[in-house]
Amino acid sequence: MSDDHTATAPPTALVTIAARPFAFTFPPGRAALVIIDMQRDFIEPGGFGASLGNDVSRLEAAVAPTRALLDAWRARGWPVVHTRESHAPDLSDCPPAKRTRGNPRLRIGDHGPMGRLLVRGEPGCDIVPALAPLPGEVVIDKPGKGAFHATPLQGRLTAFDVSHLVFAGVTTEVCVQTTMREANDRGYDSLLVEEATASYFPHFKDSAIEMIVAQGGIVGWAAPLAAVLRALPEPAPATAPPPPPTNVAPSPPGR
Ligand code: C5J
Repeated sequence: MSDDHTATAPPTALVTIAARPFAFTFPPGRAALVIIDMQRDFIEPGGFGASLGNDVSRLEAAVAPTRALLDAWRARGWPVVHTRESHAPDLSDCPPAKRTRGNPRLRIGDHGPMGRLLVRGEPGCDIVPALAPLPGEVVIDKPGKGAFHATPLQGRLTAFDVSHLVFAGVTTEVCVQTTMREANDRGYDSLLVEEATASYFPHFKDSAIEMIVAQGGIVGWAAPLAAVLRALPEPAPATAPPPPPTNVAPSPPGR
């Protein structure tokens, strides 16, 4: 056995995901999973998405693949960020242009079956139960479509020391793509997981993915869920709890 305690640890292999337009690589633990706006208000009937006239059932398909990613990140202890598109109850962070645009059935802040639309603390603003954040996971409330705008996201990512972002969430062409573009301008390499994102307009999802990967990955990368899961290293085995103390009967005195 060597007594040389100065030997350096072997370099950790990069995670390499078969992606478009080419392989997406990152050092293990240095990619945060960013889950965009998987809220009841977008995914369930009676929320904000439905108030705009959308068929919300289209978004449900992204929930199970996102859960598979979430389980994979949690099992490895890698950073997870959830976002919610949401506003203060007095709507002071909701620009009038955002609230008054168009002719929806209900507007942001109006009362619907799941409470006030896109207002923090209301049931509809919650993340769907299958993807509910665990204590310790970062939750970013964002008043805009991009998750960096008017939020502490940049600081939280810096604290995690991540260089890469893996994206899931809804909707592909609105909040997901906007946030990937913001991340790109801030120097992050970003990958979108294809089954873990959805749009009310399937052709917009397809187009958004094409826009992201075009021109040599002008915004980032895209990959199927299976390619991501296949590329991840085995999670570290859970450390065994210490054995319970054994009750040894004391020896009788004098022996
Ligand atoms: C939209 C979002 N579509 N999370 N928000 O208004 O994409």
